[in-house]
Amino acid sequence: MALIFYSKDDLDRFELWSQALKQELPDLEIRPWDAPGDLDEIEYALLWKPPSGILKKFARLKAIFSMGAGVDALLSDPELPKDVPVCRMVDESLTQGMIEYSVLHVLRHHREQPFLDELKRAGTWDAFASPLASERRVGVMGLGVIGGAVAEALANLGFRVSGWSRGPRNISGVQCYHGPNSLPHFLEDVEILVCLLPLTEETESILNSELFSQMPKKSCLINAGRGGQQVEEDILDALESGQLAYVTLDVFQEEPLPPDHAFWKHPRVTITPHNAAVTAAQSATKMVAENIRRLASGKTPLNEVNLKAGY
Ligand code: NDP
Ligand code: OXD
Repeated sequence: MALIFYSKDDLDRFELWSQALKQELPDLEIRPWDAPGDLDEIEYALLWKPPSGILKKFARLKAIFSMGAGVDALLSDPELPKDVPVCRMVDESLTQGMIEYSVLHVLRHHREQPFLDELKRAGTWDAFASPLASERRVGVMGLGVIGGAVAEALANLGFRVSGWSRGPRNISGVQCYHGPNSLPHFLEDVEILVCLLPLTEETESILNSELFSQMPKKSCLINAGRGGQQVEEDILDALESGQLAYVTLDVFQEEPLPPDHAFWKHPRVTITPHNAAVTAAQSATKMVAENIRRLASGKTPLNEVNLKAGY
């Protein structure tokens, strides 16, 4: 029983993941990408952002495990082995990390901290009263494992929270909308929009001028979903026109963000380097191990991706 590991991300160290997996499954052989051994012995693949075509050489794969919650890079592979279950990552490190990131940046926009920073740079003392959370509408796009937990955390802080998903959801304290027809109603009073959607055919370029124009003027955007969801020219235009007041982005169409990109120097754009949440090997390997055990005993794995829906 062998598992092949692939990640070019410095944050995903092979030693860390293999040690953690070994604790769970001592009999599992964990092989790094550059030393796969006999390819027919590889039954499992654990990957992050693999280039297209790299999995087709493993003829006996039983499951493909994503190290991240988002599987867009994996599913964009036209040669992804067929009839092999793909499982996305669901782990407390990702959920808690995304709650912390979203709460931090929602509060920052809610309390107009970027504007206060501008005042400080200008040496200006200008006291103003901020509304309370109960007077602020926050909208969360995507109400899955992460978006649902974020919406709940924001509601617990007292915000007026709405959420939008593909199918119906019911979350305490959150006004839930679903489907494309309800998008305008969801957006109409959202002052701070948090995007936590997966990247699929339906969500690609969804954060565009038309969507921004359905929100109140001077609203704020936080995107920690995927860069492919945002039309970056439209974000710059909306900042210029005042439709958007401030923007916080963790994800970009091209990553790392190119050095000459206008976002770097824009005074009303906060950039984080796609580290809103990082999968922790120690906890995340528990789900991978559980799935290997389940597959070995003929059960369906947890958190299997719906290949048709793309997430
Ligand atoms: P889930 O699959 O649990 O949830 C996805 C949510 O998006 C669901 O509520 C789903 O609706 C909704 N959704 C999907 N397609 C549409 C659509 N067309 N219209 C409306 N709603 C839609 O995913 P997670 O919550 O675990 O993760 C979400 C994403 O967050 C990941 O795919 C990844 O891109 C991103 N992420 C980013 C990180 C970072 O560091 N920046 C870290 C971790 C994740 P429904 O409930 O009806 O299925
Ligand atoms: C993820 C991510 O999808 O870190 O998990 O982006």
